[in-house]
Amino acid sequence: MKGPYALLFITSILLLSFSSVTSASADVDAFLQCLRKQYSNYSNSKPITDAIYTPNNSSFQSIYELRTNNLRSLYSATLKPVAIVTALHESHAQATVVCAKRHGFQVRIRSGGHDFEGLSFVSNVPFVILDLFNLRSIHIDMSSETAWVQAGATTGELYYRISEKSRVHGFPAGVCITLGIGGHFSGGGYGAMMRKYGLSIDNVLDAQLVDANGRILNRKSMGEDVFWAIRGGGGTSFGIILSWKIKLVPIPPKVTVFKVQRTLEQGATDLTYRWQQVAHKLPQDLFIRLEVRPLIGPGKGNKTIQVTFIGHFLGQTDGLVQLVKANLPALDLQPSDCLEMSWVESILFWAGFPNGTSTDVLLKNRVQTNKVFYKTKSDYFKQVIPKAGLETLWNLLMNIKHIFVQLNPYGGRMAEISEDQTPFPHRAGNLFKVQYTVVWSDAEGGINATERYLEWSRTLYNAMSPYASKFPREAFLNYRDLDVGSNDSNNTDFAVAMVYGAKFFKANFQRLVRAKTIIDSHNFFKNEQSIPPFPSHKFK
Ligand SMILES: Cc1cc2nc3c(=O)[nH]c(=O)nc-3n(C[C@H](O)[C@H](O)[C@H](O)COP(=O)(O)OP(=O)(O)OC[C@H]3O[C@@H](n4cnc5c(N)ncnc54)[C@H](O)[C@@H]3O)c2cc1C
Ligand SMILES: *[C@@H]1O[C@H](CO)[C@@H](O)[C@H](O)[C@H]1NC(C)=O
Ligand SMILES: *[C@@H]1O[C@H](CO)[C@@H](O)[C@H](O)[C@H]1NC(C)=O
Ligand SMILES: *[C@@H]1O[C@H](CO)[C@@H](O)[C@H](O)[C@H]1NC(C)=O
Ligand SMILES: *[C@@H]1O[C@H](CO)[C@@H](O)[C@H](O)[C@H]1NC(C)=O
Ligand SMILES: *[C@@H]1O[C@H](CO)[C@@H](O)[C@H](O)[C@H]1NC(C)=O
Ligand SMILES: *[C@@H]1O[C@H](CO)[C@@H](O)[C@H](O)[C@H]1NC(C)=O
Ligand SMILES: *[C@@H]1O[C@H](CO)[C@@H](O)[C@H](O)[C@H]1NC(C)=O
Ligand SMILES: CC(=O)N[C@H]1CO[C@H](CO)[C@@H](O)[C@@H]1O
Repeated sequence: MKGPYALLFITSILLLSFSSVTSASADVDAFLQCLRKQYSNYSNSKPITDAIYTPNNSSFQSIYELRTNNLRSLYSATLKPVAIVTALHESHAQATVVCAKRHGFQVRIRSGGHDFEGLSFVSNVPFVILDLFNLRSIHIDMSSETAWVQAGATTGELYYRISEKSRVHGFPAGVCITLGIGGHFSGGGYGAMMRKYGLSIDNVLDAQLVDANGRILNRKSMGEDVFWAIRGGGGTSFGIILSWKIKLVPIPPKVTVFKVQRTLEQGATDLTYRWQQVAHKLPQDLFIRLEVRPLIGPGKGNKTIQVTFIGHFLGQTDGLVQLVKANLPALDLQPSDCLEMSWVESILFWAGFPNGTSTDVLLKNRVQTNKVFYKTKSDYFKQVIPKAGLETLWNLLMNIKHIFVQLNPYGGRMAEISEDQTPFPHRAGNLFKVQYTVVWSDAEGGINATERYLEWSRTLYNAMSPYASKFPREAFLNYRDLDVGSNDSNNTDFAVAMVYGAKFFKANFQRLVRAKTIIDSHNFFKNEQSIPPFPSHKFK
């Protein structure tokens, strides 16, 4: 921190807190009336009444649940939204902001509904959900190799539409095909091409944003501070992202993938140890993720760990096998383990579909079915976990059972982009990122088992603290975890925000606060982990 700015920051912790400026008491009827009236300001052919669901509408519950990915968040919610506006036109988003603000409701913004803590559909203060499910157009312009993509489009739809136009263009974004572009990009967005092209936000050129006054802004009119902030700072603190303009990236007509599994008996510990040393140094075309799961056999003491090596190579089998042989010889990767396919087919491979599945599933699977309960935490590693640390991890996993741990290699393009280029600060120096997920279903106790699973996930996280990043222990915003510091839904504590802010954004938190103060000084857009405005603004 520099000069007077630092002083103000420190003062703010000691003295000030910020508060909501909503004055009117929450009134549903007035809100709904406002929507209809406000809407008449915006002329278009899509009536807003077709977009409004209240608990009186028979399909309210199914619309509410449709894009709630985590049953833990859904079932632990204490308050339902008073209304869901499933915007059919951009003006419906504008009207929702103007009317919610006027009538004292918080707005929760939902694109794909994958928030790990359900912050896009749960709040403990009276709220409405603005659901962007229907705003999902994708316009690709091959002459400039760019595209405008609306927030409600899924990653799968985007990949499909790109592949329709070209076999040699792609886009670096998430592995899961049902993520909403709105939330996914605004928190970073990474996938199997991260080491080659960085994150989604590293390839974003422009955006459309509805601000707290209901205006639609673009990159030029929102200004560079705000445009910087929404690329990794979480859109939800700054406004409603209606669409993103992206730069497509070149890919070869065929890529190569593999998936091989090794248990402890097959040398998984040595392989994992070695992977940590080399995965971040491999050529940028190669990405090898590890997925670690306990295997519990029928007999007593019959337990092991299975490590799955999943590879993605922007090239052909021969080159891949040679690279793996030179760097991870003990994996013993064979040409017969490798599958060559188009990039869009590799998306299906990563999403777990059998070889030969039609790419139509990318359009058909807009929401995830088979929903479960889960809790996820994230960690960054700047040093190799010693073998003793791996043993600790294995032992815990074998006792937790319903868990998986994913290790994603960094390096490559990720290490070339400076920490302050975007709010996402986890760049050079990181060997890999880890995701710990406990997952369970109704058969394992459903919502009643929540505390037990949360406890397991915390135990694991604590056990890894000697090896993980420190001061701060960094965390990935897109892997939302309220344990790293959070406030209530009104978010009234700047000191708390500085705690999670440092973990998600490191020194970039300051500039995010500045951007927030520019675009939303009254803190209309907020949640349990949002960016607060500069506390002193009201005293100016
Ligand atoms: C099964 C699964 C797989 C995943 N795989 C990956 C992966 O491969 N790579 C990766 O990077 N991440 C991955 N994630 C994490 C994912 O990127 C985040 O959960 C992301 O926030 C999801 O965006 P969404 O729009 O689907 O979710 P939502 O729940 O709709 O939104 C997430 C957050 O963004 C806000 N938001 C949503 N839309 C907007 C908008 N239009 N304007 C402003 N704010 C908005 C919400 O209010 C909320 O705070 C995965 C998550 C799940 C559940
Ligand atoms: C949140 O803020 C609103 C508006 O100021 C207020 O009415 C409400 O009591 C607050 N709720 C909580 C839980 O702090
Ligand atoms: C829309 O019209 C209403 C009623 O005339 C007015 O109060 C409101 O300020 C207008 N909103 C905008 C964004 O122009
Ligand atoms: C919900 O019900 C209200 C009142 O009956 C109606 O005006 C509105 O059109 C309904 N919404 C939808 C999306 O059908
Ligand atoms: C729901 O219907 C009841 C009975 O018709 C009515 O009193 C109430 O105002 C309606 N609520 C909303 C939010 O439309
Ligand atoms: C994958 O499917 C294609 C046809 O869709 C087929 O040619 C190929 O042999 C299959 N590969 C494997 C390993 O099954
Ligand atoms: C959870 O507990 C409640 C109350 O004891 C019980 O009715 C319900 O069946 C339980 N649910 C599950 C999935 O076990
Ligand atoms: C939010 O901040 C207030 C004020 O410091 C604090 O009392 C409260 O416990 C915090 N809430 C949560 C959920 O952390
Ligand atoms: C995970 C594991 O080691 N499973 C083994 C348990 O024992 C049975 C019977 O001996 C084996 O078939 C499993 O492979």
